Amino acid sequence: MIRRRRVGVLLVLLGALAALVAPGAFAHESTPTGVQRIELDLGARELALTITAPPEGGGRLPVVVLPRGEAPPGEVMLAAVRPGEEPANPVAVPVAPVGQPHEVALTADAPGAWEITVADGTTVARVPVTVAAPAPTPGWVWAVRVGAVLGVIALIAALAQSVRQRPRLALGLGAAALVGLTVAATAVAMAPSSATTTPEAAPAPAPVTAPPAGGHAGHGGAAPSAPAPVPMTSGSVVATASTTSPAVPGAPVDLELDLTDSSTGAVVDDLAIHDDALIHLAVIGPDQQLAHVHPVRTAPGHYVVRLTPGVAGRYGVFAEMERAGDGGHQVARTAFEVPGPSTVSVPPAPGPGMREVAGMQVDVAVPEAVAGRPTSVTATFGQGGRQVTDLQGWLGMAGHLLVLGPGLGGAPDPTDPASAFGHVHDMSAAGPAGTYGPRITFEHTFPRAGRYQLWVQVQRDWQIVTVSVTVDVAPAAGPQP
Ligand SMILES: [Cu+2]
Repeated sequence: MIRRRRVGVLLVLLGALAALVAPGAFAHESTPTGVQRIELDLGARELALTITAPPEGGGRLPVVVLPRGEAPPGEVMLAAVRPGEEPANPVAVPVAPVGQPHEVALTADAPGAWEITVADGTTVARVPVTVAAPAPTPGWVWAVRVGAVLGVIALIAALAQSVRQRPRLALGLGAAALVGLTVAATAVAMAPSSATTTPEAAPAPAPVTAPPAGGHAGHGGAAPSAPAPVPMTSGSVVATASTTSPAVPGAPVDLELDLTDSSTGAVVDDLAIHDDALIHLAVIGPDQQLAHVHPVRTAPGHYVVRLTPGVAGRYGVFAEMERAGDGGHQVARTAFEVPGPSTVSVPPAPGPGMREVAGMQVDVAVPEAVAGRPTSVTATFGQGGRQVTDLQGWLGMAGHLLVLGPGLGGAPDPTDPASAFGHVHDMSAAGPAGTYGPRITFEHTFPRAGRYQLWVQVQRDWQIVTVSVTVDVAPAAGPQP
């Protein structure tokens, strides 16, 4: 009878011990795998890379290259190198036809900073990747293990029949068991609660970890409604845009972006991938044409993207990015010039209603656009009397809405800092086939009354379809300043 009770007590204690030790063991063994997508507009090509982070300590670095847009045939060369190094033994990857993914396995065989280079013969894009160092077993894990083992041994010994007959020894062993188990329990209690997600244990394919979940809806928001020529808040990024050669209307030209920190003047090279890109760049011309592109990083703080400006004049540039750490989402505004006589006098894009875009009939509805109030913008896509339901997600979203507000002159002006800029997403879930449509909906609050230029963007057949809309926003009811 007594023996059975003793065994029962022993089992309960062992169970409690197992429960104590288990979390520590699992915490150390968990090694989440990071998979990250990044869009690259490299020369004339649009590529989507899917990068799987190598294991802790380094190893195989698989990369899937998916050509989009109107990719010219040919190949790009991929390699994994230390920062700034020239790619040695690059792997050739075909980049046609569009929609056809190709996987290559690169190797990053040691911890630390790496770059995936993607070269098209003219430009070498460098995507930063960090290989995590193997996480050392934390001291508290050792405390749990040693304390628990000693405690169990002492406990079993204390309960043994032969020892029971020597009360002093039993008492001593019992005390040792108590000490061992207390050490283990204390170590577990004092262990970092985030043990399963310590930065060292989570290899990140990019310089920083994944973007914060749920931070997509309506980012960008509105620019300050008061004119602010140069936003100089601490830690903000200053972008400078220039073309590698004088831009000519109708001809492709490379736009270069240099990023510096407004407070230190230092080169900014800590951008995190957010919404599948390091920088989401909106370039808006005097003809109100939008290019939403993803420049490639070619050197620290230096980015390049190819554009074909349609007309001469001054172009507004909006660079959306997130800095690592608590830098947050920010939009740096700049501009560049396409020399030549400015002969543009474009009529504004049509207002809400039906229009034909890329072979589709698009019905845009913006009911009751009032300043300061959430407004829904809906685009419904059809073709030949049928609903279009094969829209592809782009940058992880069903659709994008870019918004440019009125400048001081009353019309949307991409080079006027008074023009609010916004970038909104349709976050709806995909249909059963993984596609979207026919309805793409956004919620946006127009900061003030006036004329806005909107661009709704979706992807179909690997091509981006842009629907331009002019919206007049009414003043809010009540006295206006
Ligand atoms: Cu983008």
